Amino acid sequence: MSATAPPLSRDLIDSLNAQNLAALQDEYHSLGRVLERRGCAIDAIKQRLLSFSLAQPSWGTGVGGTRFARFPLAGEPTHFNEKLEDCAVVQQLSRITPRVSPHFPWDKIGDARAMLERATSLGLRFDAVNSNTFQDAPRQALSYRHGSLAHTDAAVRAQAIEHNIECIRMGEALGSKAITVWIGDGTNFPGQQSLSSSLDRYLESAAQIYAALPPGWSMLLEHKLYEPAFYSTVISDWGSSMLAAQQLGPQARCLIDLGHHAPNVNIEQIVARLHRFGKLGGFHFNDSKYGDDDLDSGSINPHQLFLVFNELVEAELRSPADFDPAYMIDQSHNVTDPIESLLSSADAIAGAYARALLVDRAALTEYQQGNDVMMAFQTLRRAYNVDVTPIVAMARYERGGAIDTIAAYRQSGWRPRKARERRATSSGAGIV
Ligand code: RM4
Ligand code: MN
Ligand code: MN
Repeated sequence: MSATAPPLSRDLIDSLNAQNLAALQDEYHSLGRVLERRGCAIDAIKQRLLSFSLAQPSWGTGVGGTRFARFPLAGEPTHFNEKLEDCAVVQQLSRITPRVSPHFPWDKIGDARAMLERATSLGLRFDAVNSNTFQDAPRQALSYRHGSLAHTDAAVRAQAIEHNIECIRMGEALGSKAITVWIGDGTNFPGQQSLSSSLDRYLESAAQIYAALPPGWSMLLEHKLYEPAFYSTVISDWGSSMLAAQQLGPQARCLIDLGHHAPNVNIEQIVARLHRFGKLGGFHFNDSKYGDDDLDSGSINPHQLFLVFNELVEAELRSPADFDPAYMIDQSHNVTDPIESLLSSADAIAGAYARALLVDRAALTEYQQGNDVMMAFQTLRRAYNVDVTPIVAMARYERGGAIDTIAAYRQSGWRPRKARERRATSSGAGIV
């Protein structure tokens, strides 16, 4: 196996960091004094960030689109190996995104060994594998037009189950430990299908995939309210997802994609519920204003992201032994350079975590216990109001990343270089 060779010049990152370090240290120490007065050690928060990591979606490196159009970006990846290269750039600068989540068959480039070697040579590992039965693959025998795991035809269900099992086998070879199953199954018209029978069929199919899980693996069930189905969706919400996960067994858990809920749903409460019943499997981070918008994490509702992490910090304190959610970014970058969006999102997520760690838990519990509503709220607000940029940047710097990731990325000239090297992509409608 070849030696690890990250894509960007180390000297460039080092020289830019040298320019930014004095200011960062000054800001870090100044924030340290503020937090010390509150009885909180900044180094302890930074330490927690040093062991925090996120997965990147291979599909997030390409420019997305809407059902109307896709506007290609010169130099965007055209092949799995190029997607990996871009993930390696994100990882080299952010140092918080060391794993890539592949999507099959999109990322199928032959044998898993070649994929693994390529990733290892770039300093990356693999996270959960994702199956895809929400569209028809080229040369596929039967169509998913009317569903996959919940299809009325047993032969279509068998094909979808087979594909999921093949994903698990690929994942084993790649060193993954989980399969994420999101299906588009559902209906557009009342009466189109039996709401009960379609769930039964899903449960039966899911059980066959579950039976193929290697020991130590998780099956992450991802719910989504609507789209592509607009009247009913088989696994539409956390309730359906949790009932399915409970029926399947201990290796099945629920995955929360932040964009997959009705507007204004209290997602942080869902986090608490799922954890309470041992079914909190993981997250797809993104942000939204209207639906499954897949916007950059923290760009629309950073407060919600903070409240989600507030529940996560509390969940870990309650039961540290069985706390192990999988964190991943799942976004569609339509009008930005995807590398910049991934860098900015990784930063926003780490920042939300840092803020949640700043919450004075003892005081919060006391105020909650005494029904001091205003002070309980102020305890959260106080942590949320802290600008944690210096902690996040210092942790990144200590891990070998860039202090200012987007500036370093722009200075590296990566995209213009790739625009010369990579072939052009088309403007066909992208993934919604
Ligand atoms: C879905 C869902 C899945 C992702 C696909 C591409 O809306 O979020 O996680 O695999 O999009
Ligand atoms: Mn998702
Ligand atoms: Mn989605």
